[in-house]
Amino acid sequence: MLVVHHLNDSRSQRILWLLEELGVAYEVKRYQRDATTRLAPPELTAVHPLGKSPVITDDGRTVHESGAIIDYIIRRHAGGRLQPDPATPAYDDYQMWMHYAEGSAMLPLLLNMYVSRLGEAGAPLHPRIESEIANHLGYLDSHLKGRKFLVGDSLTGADIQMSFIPEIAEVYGKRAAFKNLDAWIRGLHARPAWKKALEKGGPYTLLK
Ligand SMILES: N[C@@H](CCC(=O)N[C@@H](CS)C(=O)NCC(=O)O)C(=O)O
Repeated sequence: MLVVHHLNDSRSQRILWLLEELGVAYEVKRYQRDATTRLAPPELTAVHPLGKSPVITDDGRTVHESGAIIDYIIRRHAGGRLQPDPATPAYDDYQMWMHYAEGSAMLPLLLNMYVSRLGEAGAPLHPRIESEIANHLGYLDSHLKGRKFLVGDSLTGADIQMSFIPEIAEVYGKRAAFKNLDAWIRGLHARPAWKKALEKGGPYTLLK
């Protein structure tokens, strides 16, 4: 049985959502962030030395890194669903979004989170961080104009992988200005599988 090692309020919410979309049987093993540090508990290092979530175990394998996990689950368990045909240009776009999420779009949002903790000492860095957040959210927003999904006209793993970006942006009050982005994530959050994943994963306080 596929096991999702799920940390509360984390990127592993999207793995639960993917599995619910696919209707694949799985087990959730829950881990709680430390109330003060917000770090994962040390037990996660028994699953993988990085001690991060998401991480899954399946068929004797351990897979970490959310994009790789989504790709693994779709290749092995989706029977061709939730990704474009690899022979088409749409698949190239799909791969681009899959890598872009953690490779580029998350970086200024993470910098914002860490640099904000420096208080005044971080002030010189904020203009650049803000402009990069606006750059990435703006790019995404213009791509989503007139679209319900990132690639083609149905849900793919790319929507699932990218969904964490507007969720984190909203935590810092940076989503509302990007109307297409806001409409896209609200449409995704309205899906029955997304709601079911919330029940499986427990409270997700990143949700606004
Ligand atoms: N790029 C990785 C990031 C993994 C990651 O940093 N996960 C966070 C939760 S969203 C985590 O485990 N944080 C707890 C910690 O670092 O102790 C992925 O997409 O899977």
